Amino acid sequence: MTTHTSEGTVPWPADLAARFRREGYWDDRPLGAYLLDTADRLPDKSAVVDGDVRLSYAELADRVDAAAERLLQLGLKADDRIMVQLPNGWQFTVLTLACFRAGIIPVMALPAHRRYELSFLTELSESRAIAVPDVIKDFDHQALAEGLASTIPSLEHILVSGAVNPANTRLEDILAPGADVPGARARLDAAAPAADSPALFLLSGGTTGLPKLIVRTHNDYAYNIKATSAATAVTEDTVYLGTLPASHNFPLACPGILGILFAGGRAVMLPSPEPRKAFATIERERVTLSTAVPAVAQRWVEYQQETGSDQLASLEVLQVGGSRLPDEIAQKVKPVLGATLQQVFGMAEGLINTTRLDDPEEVICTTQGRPVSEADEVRIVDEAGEDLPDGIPGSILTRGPYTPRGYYRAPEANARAFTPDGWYASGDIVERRPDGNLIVKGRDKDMINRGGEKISAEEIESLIYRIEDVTMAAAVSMPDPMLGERLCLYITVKPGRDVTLEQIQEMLRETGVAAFKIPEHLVVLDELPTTKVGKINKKDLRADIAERLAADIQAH
Ligand code: OOB
Repeated sequence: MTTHTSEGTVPWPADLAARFRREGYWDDRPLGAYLLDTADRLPDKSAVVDGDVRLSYAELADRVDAAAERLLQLGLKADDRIMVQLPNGWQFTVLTLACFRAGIIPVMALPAHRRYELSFLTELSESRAIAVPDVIKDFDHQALAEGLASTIPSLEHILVSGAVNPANTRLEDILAPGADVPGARARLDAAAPAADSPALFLLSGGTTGLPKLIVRTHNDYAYNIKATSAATAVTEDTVYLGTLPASHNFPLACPGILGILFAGGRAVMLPSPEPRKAFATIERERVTLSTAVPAVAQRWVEYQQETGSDQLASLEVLQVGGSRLPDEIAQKVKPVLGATLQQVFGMAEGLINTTRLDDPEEVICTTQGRPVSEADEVRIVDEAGEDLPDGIPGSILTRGPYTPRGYYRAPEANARAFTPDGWYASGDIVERRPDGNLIVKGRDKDMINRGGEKISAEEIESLIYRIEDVTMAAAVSMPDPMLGERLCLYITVKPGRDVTLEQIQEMLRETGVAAFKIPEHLVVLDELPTTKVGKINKKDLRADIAERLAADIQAH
């Protein structure tokens, strides 16, 4: 069998890899080993909580190793890929760790993804298995997985959490305690994956037409977890509430669920950040740390102001990131929620910046922090690629021991997003202050950040061009008080034709596009403004929609 993963990945140069090892950034241990350390040290301590399900470290490690063995018994091998689309729950955690132990690579899909995204990702990763829930909010994930398997030859195994159809595998059977697979640990230890091999594939927020996969190795991800755990002061006493989709880098590993489990704390999983349930869970489990996108932080602040409850007494730190947190909301976090705010400006591609817990209020409330590692390199450059002085906004470039050098099997995207000497250009416009803290000022990438959910304009536009009557299409962000941005679509149509927002929405739903990517506003123009070189002028369109919205508000 050929291995496809190494073929599509871009490794760090050998001299740098040697340096990262020598200087202690890379431990050369597979991710699964960190969990076993904790389990040996604190077997009886509570590790994972999901509603009424509570797993101690010993129970977690037992299930993880048993699950790893059962995945191998199913016929999966090290280096095979498995699509993982599961809600936040103990199943996600056990399965992910089992994959790490067996060297099987989870592809971290989002719960909101639908046929369009999942089929693309399954094919690109040549996944041999997929793990899904049965039905969530009337959506039949099992039927979707069956549809994928009928058209994608690599996809042989469907693992379903909940009510499983006879032809599929019950996920809970795979994840059961391991009395029937004695000796699993020793066998898995003997066949442990190499620490510089791929551990998981994360999804890129996406600026090009199609989503991209980011290969994270055991070494680099372990260091990502270690460095963010230090910045957030994670200890055995940390109780973490994960409500954002666990497959996203932020709640997964910054420090997230994995950081907490590697340190011996307790990870509490909840499928939604809805404040009533989240607050009750924080109170019940004495949660000390949680993670939110700005819109969720704002909802929590408002809910707390309305109810004035004392449910948050244990909450020490709230991390907020994924999109720009307005300073006004930042200022309310400590006084209203009683928790220290930690701003996090991160990316699945690597670099994580955070404010530190003991920073002055001014830093915490008005900046997005600084890199978590002294080995992170950051440059702020102008359009010609020249370094800019502090205080002048420019494009951010980064390299470091947990920032990979390229996307999976994507030479064209790599040529655009990475410089020849390995700097990743995230497309964010950032200003560096003299104290080293970064402020995110904007973006020069063609992406809409809908409350932390990333939408590639190009991806949506290419779908819109499938509509016969559409002659030009441009997806742009429009300001939104809650989410920061929403997707607004500008189009021109053939003479005498009419295309409505409802038709567009219906078409995208039928195509199986994730709901968060579906345009929420449509403007039909006779022609779209263009730049001097003839490209659609999106700056003008963003100004136009902002004006229209402001006029609307005045009219009401
Ligand atoms: C996180 O990761 P992704 O991969 O979903 O998105 C990365 C992009 C960044 O390039 C930036 O455009 C935006 O999301 N972003 C922020 C931000 N945090 C992320 N923009 C402004 N302010 C912030 N605080 O979003 C992510 C990954 C790990 C930790 C935290 C966030």
